[in-house]
Amino acid sequence: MFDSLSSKLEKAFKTLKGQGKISEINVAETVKEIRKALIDADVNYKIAKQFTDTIRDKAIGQNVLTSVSPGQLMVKIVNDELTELLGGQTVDMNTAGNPAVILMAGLQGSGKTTHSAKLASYIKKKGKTVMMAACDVYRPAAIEQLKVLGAQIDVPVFFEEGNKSPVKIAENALKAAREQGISVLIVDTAGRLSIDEQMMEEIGNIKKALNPKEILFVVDSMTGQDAVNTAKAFNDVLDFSGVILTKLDGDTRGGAALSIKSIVNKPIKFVGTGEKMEALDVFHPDRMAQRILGMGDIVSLVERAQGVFDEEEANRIQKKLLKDQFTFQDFLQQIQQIKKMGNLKDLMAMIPGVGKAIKDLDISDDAFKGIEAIIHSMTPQERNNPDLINGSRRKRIANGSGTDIQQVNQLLKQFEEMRKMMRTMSKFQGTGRAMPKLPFMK
Ligand SMILES: Nc1nc2c(ncn2[C@@H]2O[C@H](COP(=O)(O)OP(=O)(O)OP(=O)(O)O)[C@@H](O)[C@H]2O)c(=O)[nH]1
Ligand SMILES: [Mg+2]
Repeated sequence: MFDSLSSKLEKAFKTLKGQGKISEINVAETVKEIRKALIDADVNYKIAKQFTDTIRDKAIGQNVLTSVSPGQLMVKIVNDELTELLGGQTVDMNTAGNPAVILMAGLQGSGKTTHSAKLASYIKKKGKTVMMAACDVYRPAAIEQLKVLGAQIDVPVFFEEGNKSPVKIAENALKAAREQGISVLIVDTAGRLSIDEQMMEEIGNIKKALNPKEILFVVDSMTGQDAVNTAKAFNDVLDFSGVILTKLDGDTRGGAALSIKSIVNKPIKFVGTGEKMEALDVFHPDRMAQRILGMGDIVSLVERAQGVFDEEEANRIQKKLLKDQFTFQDFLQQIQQIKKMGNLKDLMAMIPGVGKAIKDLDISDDAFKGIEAIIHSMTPQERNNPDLINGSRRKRIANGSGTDIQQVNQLLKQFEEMRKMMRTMSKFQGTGRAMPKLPFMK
């Protein structure tokens, strides 16, 4: 995410590294680099200029501070200003109402339908009842798409197959949701290739009919500055309450994320980072700024883990580990939960310092494939008692999983080492003695 922007900013700070103090000359140089980085990221020129002017003034104004190095001071100033540029505060979604209505709007293919479902799943996890309404009557498969997603996350979908009026469908959905005591109704609407009057009128009418508390403008972050023009047009008609920035998992430069708040003065509330239902994050300007500056985002990583792992399961696993009863079956379940957290490279990039290091590495989600195949080829008895797995069984497992015997041996060895380590740890638990040297410590 924003890799190129991150590395260009890092380069800009380098100008100041090793400098004893901030001067107008070295600040000017750094600021020029920052401005270039932003423009390369497809940030509007005016916004980039205003941003860097502020940075320059602050840097020179804070010259008196001698306790930190110029490089660190600059990173701090840029971090603060980036946070502001991204919106400053985290803004919550409004789900009050009877039911609360969330209207999704945006261009074709921006991710409205996918994010209707992600949002539904997110709200459902918070313990509220949700319904989705299929108001895209134009694209032939649109209703079916929402129904499939609804089934996947177990959320009801309101639709009227023959009805060609999105406004009527929306009204009927609201009625149905109210009758059924649903707390949140998410209304998925049709997109167009570009802004057109008829479309704007239609979505405007849906707004009038439903009076939604939350209107979310869904925008593909790959579109950069163009996204901002679209946002403006939608905002003029809808006065929307927030933005969902989608496809941040792609090769986005960051322009849309960094420009939107300045142009429409509406907060980004969520970001989409993949096609899976779990790939939705609440947007926190401060954390995003830190991420852009290569400081990682460990808080979001933990939150993602909390969303996927349930506590009971974690306790069960921990007990099993300590009692030396951890099996390949448990291992398989753990892998499956990690995979639910999202794209592996994205996850690793959230760890401070790791993003930069793995930037050019090809880390695919297939990383677990071999391991999973091997475990799948084991019988239930073997999974529960790896000691059973002798030479001939290893051969069978290798054949069955399309791997070779070395890979099977390696996995068994790693698994055994992990168990050994756990045994040692549990022995020392509560004895007050220092931890012994573990096998992987050199
Ligand atoms: N990688 C990635 N793909 C996404 C994301 N959000 C949506 N997509 C994909 O983008 C495509 C379009 O998404 P939709 O949700 O159908 O978009 P839409 O705005 O409803 O499209 P229309 O209804 O045709 O206007 C689908 O293939 C989605 O799987 C995301 O955050 N990351
Ligand atoms: Mg759609």
